Amino acid sequence: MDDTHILLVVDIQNDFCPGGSLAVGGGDEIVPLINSIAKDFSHVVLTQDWHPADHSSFASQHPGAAPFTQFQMYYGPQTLWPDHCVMGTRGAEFHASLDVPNVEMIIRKGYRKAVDSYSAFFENDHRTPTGLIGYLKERGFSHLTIVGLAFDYCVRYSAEDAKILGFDVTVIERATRAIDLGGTAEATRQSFTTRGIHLT
Ligand code: VGL
Ligand code: ZN
Repeated sequence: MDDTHILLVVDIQNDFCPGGSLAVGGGDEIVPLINSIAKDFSHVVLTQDWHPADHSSFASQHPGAAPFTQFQMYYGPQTLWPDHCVMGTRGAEFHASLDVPNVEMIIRKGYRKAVDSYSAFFENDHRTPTGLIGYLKERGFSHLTIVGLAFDYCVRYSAEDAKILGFDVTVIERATRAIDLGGTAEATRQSFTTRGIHLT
């Protein structure tokens, strides 16, 4: 791919793979495919979910609250998760088989205790930027291909923000896996179709 195309590899971390604390079914199966897709790109950005141990998206921080339920945060409803991707832990490390050359930047997200971050562009308040927009625009990238975990959370919100920001966006579905809480995978496919995000 040329210098207008960049690959965004979302959250290929141990905690999202089988054996991890927020394991996505088959999360590790996509790693060889991502490795091979990445060989076609001269430019790659990785994201890394990176939470303090007392992060507000963890059910453990809300007495009586169970993981996978909704909680009202100051910025709106937020799904509560099992503790995962705590900064500096093994669970937050990239999967050992991830073998991607040409990584220019790693965007860490979710490191502010009070706000979660699914999108690689904005935190879940939809206002606090990660800096990725400036990076991509300044470097002249116009086409973004997205792979990784999870299809219906971090991949979804990254793709939607990228499209709103004017990028041409492609998600390679077979190089993703979904958490699928109550139909979120199908809702993601429909949203992509409606918004003109290419799903291959
Ligand atoms: C993710 C839930 C919580 C993701 C991150 O990478 O999709 N999902 N944190
Ligand atoms: Zn997270």
